[in-house]
Amino acid sequence: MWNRILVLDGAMGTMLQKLGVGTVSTGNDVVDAVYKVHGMYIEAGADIISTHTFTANEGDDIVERNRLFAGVARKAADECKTRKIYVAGSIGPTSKTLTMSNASFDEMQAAYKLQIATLVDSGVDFLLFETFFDTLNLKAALTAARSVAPETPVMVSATIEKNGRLLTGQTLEAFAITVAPFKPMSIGLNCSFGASDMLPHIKALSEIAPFHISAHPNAGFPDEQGVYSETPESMAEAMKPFFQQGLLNIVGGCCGTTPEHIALLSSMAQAYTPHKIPQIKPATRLSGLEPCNFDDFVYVGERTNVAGSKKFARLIAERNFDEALLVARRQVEGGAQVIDICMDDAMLNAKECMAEFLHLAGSDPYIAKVPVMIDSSDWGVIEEALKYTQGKAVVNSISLKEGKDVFVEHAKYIRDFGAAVIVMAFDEEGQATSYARRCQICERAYHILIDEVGFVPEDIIFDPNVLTIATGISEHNNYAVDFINTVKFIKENLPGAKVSGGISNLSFAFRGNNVVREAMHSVFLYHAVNAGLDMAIVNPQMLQV
Ligand code: THG
Repeated sequence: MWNRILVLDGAMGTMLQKLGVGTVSTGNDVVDAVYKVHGMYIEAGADIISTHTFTANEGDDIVERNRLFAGVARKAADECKTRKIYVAGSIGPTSKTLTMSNASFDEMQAAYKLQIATLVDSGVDFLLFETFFDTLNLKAALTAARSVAPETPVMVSATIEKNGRLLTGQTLEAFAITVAPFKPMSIGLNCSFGASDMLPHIKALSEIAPFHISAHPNAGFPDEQGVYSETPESMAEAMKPFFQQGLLNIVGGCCGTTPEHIALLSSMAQAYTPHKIPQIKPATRLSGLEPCNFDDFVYVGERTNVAGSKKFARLIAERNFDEALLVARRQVEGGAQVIDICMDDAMLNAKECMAEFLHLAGSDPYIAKVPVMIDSSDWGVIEEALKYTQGKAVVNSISLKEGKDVFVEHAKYIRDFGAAVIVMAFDEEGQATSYARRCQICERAYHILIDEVGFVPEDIIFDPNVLTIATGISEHNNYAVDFINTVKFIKENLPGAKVSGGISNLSFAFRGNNVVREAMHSVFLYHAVNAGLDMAIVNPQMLQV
């Protein structure tokens, strides 16, 4: 299938207008016209036709519309006897944006589940998530697909602004990092500002994303009469470099394109070789609006934690979110590449506070550029928080404390959400304090996550417990050295996994004496980083390098 460039169809709306029918009804005239347009695109050379269901994920006739138009496309595809025609169930972003408005993730996900289940039940071959401009909406759709149609291949296509970012401000690289755990069949761009503007972005995507690449741009811009600026010939000319540079596995058209546009693209698709998926070394990657690639040691800001900062706790208790957001912004300014957010406090509704804070932080471009570390020991809070993260987040944390079954269940949920995870060295017997138990628990968790949950090692981050030293209790004397040796063990024996720690725990015995605490943290970090520590939860403003 992938030894040549596949051709996706062009616009449905433009063609329906030409045939004199509206785009929203399900009447017989519309059904006949949609069927006719599918036939025209197949005749023009399309290998994949997309169902007329782009907006069929809102309202109370979701099942009816998806069943009807998936059936129409299936029929048109199956009537072609000369070659195999695939049907892609077209799924749009809806009229809402989860990141920038107060829409509900659960409601959106439920609508997507209904749409996807109906499309798949009605015989589509793939799902085509197109024109997405908010990756949180896309996550609602991708998690829905995972739960109701895990076997159906997914094509993911975003639309970008002139600055090369999604409307929410997310860069394409961050977008690709967020989507990668869902293992789409293809990733690409559609709509946007036409072919020429799309070229550098498709090129960039083709170099960083280990998936097939798709592009189906608009036929330029519509004028006042709604006539698009690109003729079939000029669009074909604008698409030529995509083919010449070997960037494409799937090509088609979006708004304003017609069977004539697709016919020209189809003849070019036959003349050029498809994009070869790049070999990309597995690596730990997180994202907010921007990527976090773990090229260097990663600092995680600790101050947005009600249990770790009296000030932050007070601001949240007073519901002073504006100033609480300043604490987050200051962390990023101070060098935090990820921010740890914790609302665990018996006096707070942690779930609500987490949701509210993440929602506000998610639309503050200065904070939202970095990935979120969701810090809670309450599973309900973690589940809720994941619904507010546009990028690829990391859950802090899970452990074997409540036994293997709960551990596996939680890990699966996190995996299905496309997040990374911190695993604490805890088991049924409690917290690991000795070197031997720290190693043994991490090793056991590693094998469960990889063999039974299907985690990739790069999405596993171990935290072998930074414990408080110099407390006066002699059993505590070796805690720091044991941590450092465990880091070494993990790096040597659990390939791909990363190691993290909460550094400020080390010096709790010296609360109030920041000079001593800073010195302890610096010495500890020096040795831990040499042993292979990859990241740490710290107060970035209080670090002596
Ligand atoms: N591992 C993982 N997650 C963690 C920890 C860990 N999350 C929480 C904690 N440990 C890391 N975060 C902090 C945050 C603050 C402090 C310590 C650890 C701290 N706070 C000052 C104090 O208590 O003295 C606060 C002073 C103030 O109120 O301003 O030291 O280990 N995975």
